[in-house]
Amino acid sequence: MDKKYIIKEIRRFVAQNQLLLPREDSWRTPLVGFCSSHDPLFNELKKVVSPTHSLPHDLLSSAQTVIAFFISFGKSISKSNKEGRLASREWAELYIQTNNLINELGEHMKFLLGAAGYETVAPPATHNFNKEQLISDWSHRHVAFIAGLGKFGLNNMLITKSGCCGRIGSLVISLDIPADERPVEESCLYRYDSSCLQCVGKCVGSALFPDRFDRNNCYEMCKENEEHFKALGKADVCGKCLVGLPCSWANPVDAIQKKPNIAKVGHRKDVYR
Ligand code: B12
Ligand code: SF4
Ligand code: SF4
Repeated sequence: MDKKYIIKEIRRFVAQNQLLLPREDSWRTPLVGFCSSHDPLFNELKKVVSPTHSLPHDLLSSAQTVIAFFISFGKSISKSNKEGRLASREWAELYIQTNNLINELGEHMKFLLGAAGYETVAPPATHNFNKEQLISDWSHRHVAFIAGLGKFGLNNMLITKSGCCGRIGSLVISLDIPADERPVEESCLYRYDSSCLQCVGKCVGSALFPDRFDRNNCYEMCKENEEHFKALGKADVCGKCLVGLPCSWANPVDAIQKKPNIAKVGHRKDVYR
């Protein structure tokens, strides 16, 4: 079992589950990234996220590798969420479906790797956070950053090659797989050249500003949608600051640079901040 096999299997699982949904374009091809569970950046998460943030070895003592994957949403789903104060029904439904998909994919990979003699821990897609602090002890997007899937946007999202409209999952496994390289260049236009700021203008919950993010206000907005869509299940969503933007479906900095932006891990001292 190697990197190629794992990427293929994750993509196959998502494509197969896509067939079970009424909409043909719910999910695009997932991106998959790998990093060593011994990567020193994991220790930094105790400072950047929270002192109680887990290390891969806290989740799995035999950990060797962490896999992160980004399941991007189809364009019609993102478009459906552009208008209005409340989230679209499509956005709310796909949130629930994607959380289920991430959890099922975790179980599937656990089974496959287990059959080959390896251990896997698959943290849930979400709702593994402290309801007071609104912080999780396993932040998928920071893990995905370490695994080279993208860089953070002003809207807080991890902006990948396929943009930021989508959801992230991660797995800790005992199989040793070579790490991927991390991008060096920013992927948010504001962080690249102080332009854009479009996500700030989209916020419907008085939560996102050029210089700060009010996670409590954001959660209030998500809970308003949860109440509105309660017949669907738990849909504490919003996502207005993700849609109709230059970073929704692609890395906009890549698009303007039109040149490869990959360098060796550790090439820049400030790669983490
Ligand atoms: C708690 C939580 C929330 C809370 C608080 C969110 C927040 N930003 O604080 C609430 C309920 C409000 C929320 C809202 C949303 N969430 Co939420 N949420 C989570 C959860 C469970 C944990 C996040 C966490 O603990 N973060 C820790 C805090 C401290 O960090 P942070 O919020 O990520 O913010 C950091 C970055 O901005 C970072 N940063 C900024 N610039 C840079 C630069 C560098 C170099 C680095 C290292 C860091 C960095 O610094 C901040 C502090 O570290 C994760 C699932 C998980 N377990 O990972 C999903 C998750 C983050 N949410 C997600 C989404 C999509 C949303 C919503 C759009 C709702 C929706 N689905 O419609 C909104 C977006 C709000 C926003 N603009 O940030 C996705 C993000 C996908 C992506 N592309 O990044 C996640 C990863 C769920 C998933 N499985 O995909 N969420
Ligand atoms: S909308 Fe613009 S400023 Fe906001 S995250 Fe995307 S690229 Fe950055
Ligand atoms: S998810 Fe909604 S409330 Fe939260 S920052 Fe984005 S637009 Fe604002």
